[in-house]
Amino acid sequence: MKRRNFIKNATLSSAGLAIGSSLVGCADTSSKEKNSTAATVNNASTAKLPMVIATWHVIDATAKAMEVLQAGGNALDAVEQGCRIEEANEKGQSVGKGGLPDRDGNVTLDACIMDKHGNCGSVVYLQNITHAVSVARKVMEDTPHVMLAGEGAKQFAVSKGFEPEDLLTEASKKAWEKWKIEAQYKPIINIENHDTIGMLAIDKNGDISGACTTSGLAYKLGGRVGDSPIIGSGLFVDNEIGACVATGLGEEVVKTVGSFLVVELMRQGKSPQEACEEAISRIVKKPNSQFKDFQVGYIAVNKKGETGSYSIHQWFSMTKFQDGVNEQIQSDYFNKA
Ligand code: SD4
Repeated sequence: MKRRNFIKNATLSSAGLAIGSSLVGCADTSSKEKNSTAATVNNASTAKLPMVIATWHVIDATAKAMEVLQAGGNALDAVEQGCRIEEANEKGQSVGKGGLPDRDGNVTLDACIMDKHGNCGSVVYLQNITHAVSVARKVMEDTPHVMLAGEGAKQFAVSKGFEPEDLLTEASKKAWEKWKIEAQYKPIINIENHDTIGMLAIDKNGDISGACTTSGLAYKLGGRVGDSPIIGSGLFVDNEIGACVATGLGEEVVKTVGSFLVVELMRQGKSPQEACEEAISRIVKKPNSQFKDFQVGYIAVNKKGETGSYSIHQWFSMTKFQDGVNEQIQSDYFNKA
């Protein structure tokens, strides 16, 4: 499926917004994807290292990460380089350049990165800089801070040599203009959302790092920040245990501190698959959960290189590059009704 079709219906009560009107799933899913069965795809196996997994069908990004790992690079370099592929891909309207804008037409990016030592860096509401993940890494490595936001993040990036540029491509501008007509720019709107690239890698030394990058919900309120740059929500890495990254409606991930939860569940002995399932369960089992109207997906890896992925609705997938095979794997999901 196209990543940006992942969440099509989301109620953001706290923001006073109703976003989207139809459920997940899409017409252009290939028969290969449809024929994948969760039972076959989510069996954990002891991994050969190095390895990398990512949200969605991003084989070019995982290929780049694996290239770095095979050349002896560490997991941190691998996830940064892998995410940069999607950030530079103007056709993907979910991250970096070409990302769909907020309702005012501004492309605003969220990203974070976390290394084997538990160091992390993050940028929120970053504008005019394509490689948000690399700015996040600079925040981690060159400042005493964890997060930089907005204009400060941009100024920091420029001071580090990042070139400001217009991130709103013609295609995304057209999509936004079309949305404005249909939505009539009312507070309650129907929109099509799009999705995050999260990547987790284990290098030859067995060390884990992760990164996450997104332009967030399309046509969001100006200033809105999702889960993706929030350490513990969009991403968490514990080099002793494993790592997790999230995609989907960020508000729901933040409310359950999803990625940290998955890692802690693995610490308690759950497999990555079981941990992802439990974290989704925490969302859907809430009293009055509106889960039928939104999507969340997790991917996770443990120290042994076993992987898991799970989502609320069908058609979430992860890309896994391990032992010479770079493939898209369909995720199991909760809502089979
Ligand atoms: C957000 N989690 O900003 C991101 C968007 C996303 O699938 O992943 N969509 O809430």
